Amino acid sequence: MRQSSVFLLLASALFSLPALAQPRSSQDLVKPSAAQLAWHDTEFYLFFHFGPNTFTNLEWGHGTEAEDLFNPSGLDADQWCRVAKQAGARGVVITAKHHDGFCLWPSAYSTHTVRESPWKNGKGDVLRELSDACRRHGLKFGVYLSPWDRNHPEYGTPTYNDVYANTLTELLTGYGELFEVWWDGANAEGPNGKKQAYDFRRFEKLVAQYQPNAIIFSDIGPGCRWAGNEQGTVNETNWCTLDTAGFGRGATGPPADTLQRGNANGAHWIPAECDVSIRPGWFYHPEEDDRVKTPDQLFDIYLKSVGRGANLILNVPPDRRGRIHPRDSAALAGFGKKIHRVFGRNLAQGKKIRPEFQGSPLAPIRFLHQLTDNDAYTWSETGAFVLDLRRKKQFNTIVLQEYLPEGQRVGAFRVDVWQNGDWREIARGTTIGHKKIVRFDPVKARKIRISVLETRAKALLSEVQVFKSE
Ligand code: FUL
Repeated sequence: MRQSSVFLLLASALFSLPALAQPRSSQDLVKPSAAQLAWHDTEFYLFFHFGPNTFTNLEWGHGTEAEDLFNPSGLDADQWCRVAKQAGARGVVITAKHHDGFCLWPSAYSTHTVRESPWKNGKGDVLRELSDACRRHGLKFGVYLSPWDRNHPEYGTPTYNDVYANTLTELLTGYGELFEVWWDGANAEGPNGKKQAYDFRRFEKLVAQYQPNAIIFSDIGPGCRWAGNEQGTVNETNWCTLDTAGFGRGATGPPADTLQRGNANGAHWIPAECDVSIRPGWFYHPEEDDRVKTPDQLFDIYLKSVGRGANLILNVPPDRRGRIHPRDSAALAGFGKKIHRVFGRNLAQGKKIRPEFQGSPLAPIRFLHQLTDNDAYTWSETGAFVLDLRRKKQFNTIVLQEYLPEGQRVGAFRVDVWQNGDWREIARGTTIGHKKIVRFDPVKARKIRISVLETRAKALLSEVQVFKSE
């Protein structure tokens, strides 16, 4: 054995990383499905709340609204998609049916739909227009279909499960590929004073049958989970795994704090999705035109959702014309520009990395360059490593990504920079997951050291990126 190998072995024994609680073997780790991995990459998408509430100025319609009310004067789904693209969104989800029961498509299982409205003489279909526009603009398409229905006469009886299954099937089979199906947790008695016992197992099977790549959102997934608030943020510590035993949807869901963090050793891969509206309400209200979130507020939300390993679904409600209001589109364009400015030039791309002798140093020597290849599908085993920017540069943002096909592993890390002959700690974090955006006061340095401090199995990272301050 060569002397250097003996040294490496010794070093790895001395500095081996503390592992988090069980499980230790990577075989035991819960891993995402291929569809969930694609969902993680979708990262940020828009939510459209649109329907009778847009015209009545309500948030929760009663289900008794006349169909005549629904009559957008200039619906333009291409404009919605242009706004989404400008903001950097990769998909959209629309309220096909909200709690008032009105269907934005001419469902065969309801008489409370666009078909009964004056819009396009009852020949319109909002889902058709939007799904077609999404394909033209390269956006993924998803649907919200409220289980709670304040209109349907069968609500509260077993027959309503047939109605829901049939309307869901119309959506799953009629509008091309869906990337997400959204089940909100709100629920109450129906028009007949009865509460519904939902057959969610049946609905899940339909999604699996017709749209195997669609991710189901709810308090307990199974595809992804609510993040436990409607502010669009998740906890700094965010595990993609969750224990669902004993929990249901809505009022019987896991506690908000658990949804915010996940469970470190949870039994199922159910990552967090953060929902928030660009305005105070989910639906369009003219009196909220001057309460649209600013690009900086949206950026802060992005850092606390996508930057903490979650996905972000940002609601932008179309107005009574059926268009995105200029205030909202201006804010989104500003947000998109900001993302571009901050993440436009990765100072780490193609730069050299060397391992620090912590953890297992042998594998990283071969593959560490894959952390700076700008490709999140290549990866390296990592303990601690030093990134050399070649020259002193000023920066205030570091992005780390974990290689998720092998599960989520890292529970803590630290960032140091080499200054005046010594390492200086500039940031510390907990979980990484799909993406961690680390922000700190601007520093000027040539060498950056990232150290994994806690991990459930060998740490596997796929990217490390560095960005200069604005
Ligand atoms: C909730 C609903 O009650 C709200 O109206 C909104 O749709 C929000 C996204 O989900 O459960």
